Amino acid sequence: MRILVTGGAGFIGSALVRRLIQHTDHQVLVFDKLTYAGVLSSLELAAASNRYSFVQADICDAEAVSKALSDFQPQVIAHLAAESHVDRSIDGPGAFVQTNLVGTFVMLNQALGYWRGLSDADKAAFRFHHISTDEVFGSLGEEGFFTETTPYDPRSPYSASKAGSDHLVRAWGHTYGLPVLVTNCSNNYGPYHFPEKLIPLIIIRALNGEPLPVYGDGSNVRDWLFVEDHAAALQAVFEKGAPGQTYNVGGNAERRNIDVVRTICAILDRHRPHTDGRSYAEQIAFVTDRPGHDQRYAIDASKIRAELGWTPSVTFEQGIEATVVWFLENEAWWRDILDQRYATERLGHG
Ligand code: NAD
Ligand code: TDX
Repeated sequence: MRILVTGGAGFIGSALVRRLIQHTDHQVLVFDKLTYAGVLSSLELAAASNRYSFVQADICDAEAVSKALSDFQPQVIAHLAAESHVDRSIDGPGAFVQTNLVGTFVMLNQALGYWRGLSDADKAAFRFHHISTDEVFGSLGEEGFFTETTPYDPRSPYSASKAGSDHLVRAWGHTYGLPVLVTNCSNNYGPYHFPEKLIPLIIIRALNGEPLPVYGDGSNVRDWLFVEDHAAALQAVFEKGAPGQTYNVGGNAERRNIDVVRTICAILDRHRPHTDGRSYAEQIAFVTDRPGHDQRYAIDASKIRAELGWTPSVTFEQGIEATVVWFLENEAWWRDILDQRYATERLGHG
């Protein structure tokens, strides 16, 4: 198949592209603006293949999207391009409305025009797969899980823009018959994670001997999904999912933030012990909470397991160990980002 991946130079997009190039015969076109979050070195393992190509362009640019579609003739659009960081959405929501809402509208409109020109068989086989987040469902208390039918209740500029984009995608499916798929997943982590997010930020700041900022009292809970398991889920959905359907994807690995940070510290204590015997946990610093901080997310992933046979392949303990080791072994990848793009300073004060 020919698969156009928007946001393919990002954290999850690049994991999907590496998987498709390394483990399938599919052809892949990455369509990416290369914002601060687009990192071409994350695609080195795929870029050598003659089944891989790349276009640098903005999803808000209708002409560029239209040209990519008519040149590449995709059977699948995997739409991951987005502004993705909650803290940045607090400081500057405009880019989130532009890329996540307007950009998704442009993608849908161009995809519809392209789809209408296909043969009946190609029309039936085509999929527009929109990758979204569990944050659209709001915040949970101590109990319960998000299912595919949980009402939307987004609470940050980021999650509101993603919720709006999900509604646009479903409207294009319902009104125009475009074969759409939506996935809503929990917090991803793993190799090539951009250093603004909690897990890479903690690993990197720990190694740099800096304070490890935990927002509020560290009791907020996230449900962690290893990014390579997520890439496998995305492939299962666009290959086998029924058009019009939504699938929740989660790692079945709820952890309090403070426990995640302590786990990372313990792994570093084993792999890169401080020479004076101190634990990395001594660097933990509780800081002012994120404005509007959602308390808990947790995904019920039983639908994708029952209907498509997907389950996570690693536990959180296995995935976090592999992730810390990856950051230890790939310092050049994140040092470049620290030098040129983002040096792990606090974002999202409101
Ligand atoms: P990321 O920030 O790492 O990457 C985003 C990519 O999109 C970058 O390569 C960037 O250059 C590109 N991009 C941004 N604006 C663009 C534009 N206007 N035109 C073209 N390209 C543009 O994001 P990620 O963490 O890989 O997330 C991918 C998708 O998954 C997003 O839609 C996000 O909302 C969703 N998601 C992420 C998580 C997570 O834990 N990271 C969880 C749930 C859902
Ligand atoms: O320095 C920090 N200290 C801290 O305590 C940072 C950066 C975060 N946190 C907390 C806030 C959250 O409770 O850690 C948790 C995780 O924070 P992020 O890594 O910023 O992720 P989150 O806000 O949960 O959103 C992520 O998961 C859902 C992704 O960034 C989104 O794109 C995705 O939709």
